Amino acid sequence: MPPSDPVNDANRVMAADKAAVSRALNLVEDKRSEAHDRVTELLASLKDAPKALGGHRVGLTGPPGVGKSTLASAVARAARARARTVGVVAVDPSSVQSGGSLLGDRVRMSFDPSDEGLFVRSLATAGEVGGLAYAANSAVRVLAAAYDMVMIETTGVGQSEIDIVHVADTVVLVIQPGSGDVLQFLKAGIMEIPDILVVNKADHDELARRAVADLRGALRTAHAVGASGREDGDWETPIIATSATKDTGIEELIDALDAHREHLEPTLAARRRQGEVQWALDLFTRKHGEHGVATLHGLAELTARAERELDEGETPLSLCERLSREYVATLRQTS
Ligand SMILES: Nc1nc2c(ncn2[C@@H]2O[C@H](COP(=O)(O)OP(=O)(O)OP(=O)(O)O)[C@@H](O)[C@H]2O)c(=O)[nH]1
Ligand SMILES: [Mg+2]
Repeated sequence: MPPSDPVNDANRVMAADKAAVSRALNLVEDKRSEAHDRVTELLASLKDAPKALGGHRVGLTGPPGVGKSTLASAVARAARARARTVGVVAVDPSSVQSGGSLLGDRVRMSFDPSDEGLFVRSLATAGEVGGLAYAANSAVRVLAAAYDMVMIETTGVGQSEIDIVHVADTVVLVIQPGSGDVLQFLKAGIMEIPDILVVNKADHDELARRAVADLRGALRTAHAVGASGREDGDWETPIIATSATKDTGIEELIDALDAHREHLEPTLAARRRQGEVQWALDLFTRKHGEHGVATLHGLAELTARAERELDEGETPLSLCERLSREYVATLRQTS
């Protein structure tokens, strides 16, 4: 591992230096504890990056093969045309099985490699939900310090995938015509209602119209059975038909993303803070279990403390580390 220079690394990430951003994401993938420490340091230096405060973090989730990556690529192109810089990361749990980071494998995206305002890559993870959440959260924070718009892609329709994209301000669920199982999940209220719904592969008008109508019906049923999203009810989930390959519906999708970002503005800081508290406590609980939580005076106390210390400038990773040290010290005292 090359020697670390955290301040310089952070400055280069904030300047959207692609090589520096790429190195930072290599660190996020690296399982060694030395790398982990460096990620903690780096994220602390990026915490107040000017880009991060104003930007937009978008999560794309949905069943395999519906066109999430192709869509991300189309949205990125259109956002670049609107003079915004864009970072895209696909978190890929399967890539570990085939041995490490498969650059671009799950991110079948076409993009201009000479464009300094566009960064794309896929991220290999430990293949378990905890590793996925760590990678997703860290990667998004790195990219958010560098680019106006960050997209994070994860495959699947379970609550864990949706939890992962909660690192985003806006959650977009992507399906394709005929994704009946997703409709059933939504209707049954098993699945959280996303902020935006996209029917991709809407290449044929008739099919697309039917799919959108089906989805609208499913959403009505979902609301009737009491399913909810992260919103308090004053946001109506738009349903947008797109063709990522024919480039239709993309401008409409960006407009919907902008509308949601604007809608969030008054509560965005609180929403992001809540995500950070959750992330810190998840990490801690995964490491030390219920015993760790109990030893540090229970979940309510830990949550209040996390809120306070994050306000005082701690980051989720540094907070988790501090809590771990305290827990271990307490164990030593009592043994
Ligand atoms: N006809 C049509 N095909 C599309 C569209 N969008 C994507 N595809 C095709 O669908 C296939 C899968 O696209 P991806 O973008 O890799 O899908 P994904 O959801 O990212 O897939 P995973 O990451 O593997 O879950 C590719 O062959 C794309 O060319 C579309 O709008 N219309
Ligand atoms: Mg993909």
